[in-house]
Amino acid sequence: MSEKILVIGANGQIGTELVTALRGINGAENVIACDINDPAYAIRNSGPFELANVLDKDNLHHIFEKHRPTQVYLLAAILSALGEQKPKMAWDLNMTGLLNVMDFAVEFKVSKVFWPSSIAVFGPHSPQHNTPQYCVMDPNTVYGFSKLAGERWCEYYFNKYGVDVRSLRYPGLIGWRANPGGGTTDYAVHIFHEAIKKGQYQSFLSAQTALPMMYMDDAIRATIELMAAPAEKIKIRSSYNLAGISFTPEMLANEITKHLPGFKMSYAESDPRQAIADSWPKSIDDSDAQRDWGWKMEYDLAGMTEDMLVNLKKLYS
Ligand code: AKB
Repeated sequence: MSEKILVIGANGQIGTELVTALRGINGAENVIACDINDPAYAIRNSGPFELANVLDKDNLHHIFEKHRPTQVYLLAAILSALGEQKPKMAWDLNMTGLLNVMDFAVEFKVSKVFWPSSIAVFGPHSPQHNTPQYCVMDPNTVYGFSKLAGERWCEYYFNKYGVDVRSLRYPGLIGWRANPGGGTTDYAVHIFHEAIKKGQYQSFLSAQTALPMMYMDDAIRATIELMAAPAEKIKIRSSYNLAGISFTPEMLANEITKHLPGFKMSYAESDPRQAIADSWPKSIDDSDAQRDWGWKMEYDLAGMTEDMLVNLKKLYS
């Protein structure tokens, strides 16, 4: 039987790339993109699309009834920086959206659900280097504690209702096909666009702020590999650590300068996102993902930088 895949939050940074990848694997007609906003041209013209707000339970129910998805990817969320400006809205979307989808996963016997978590589940008292899968977790952003609570709900629905839910704690994601919105790690995407367009960039994070990041190609492959793994290999039903590449704004600027020698980087005096970044890990231990379902990252800082610049130069030329 072929899969019917519903991707909710399809217009976002991850959704744009995931829908394209899933349509390539499963056939465009079997991947239904769904978002609260009208889709970008590429998504609308390559397969089915439904307009829906994940908080509108009646309409969402109608979409589940109409398409009877075998797999659901729930990507709709408010990220860390925007979440601090709209805390109640972030909690509502990130939590109620998840519970709505989980309830329909049970009702419609969806065979697999993917839900993204984040390195934001860690907090100032978590170990900062090589942060393990299990440790003290005291996130202090609404986004972070909504993701931590969501992880507990995922494990709960697996244990109580048998929902085959799978999740990754994504690091900051860097890709050229779609822009991020409202995150603390967004600088690592904006820098590439500004480097090409203007030859300079002002980072809102300080030069030495190390954070775990990942190239989008690796993140999409991790997601697809996790979802394809046999259920018995998935030992963690909350969310898997995913390490990526750890680097600072200064390290990224130096790497970009190797390709664009005149590139100038400066740093903002102060920015509310700095405190969020300072509360997150500098590097992550993802040995559980490696052991359980064979995860292996491909892109390092040099490989990611080169690929970003090659593709963005084409886009802007
Ligand atoms: C953010 O910066 O909020 C996100 C994340 C790390 O989850 N990119």
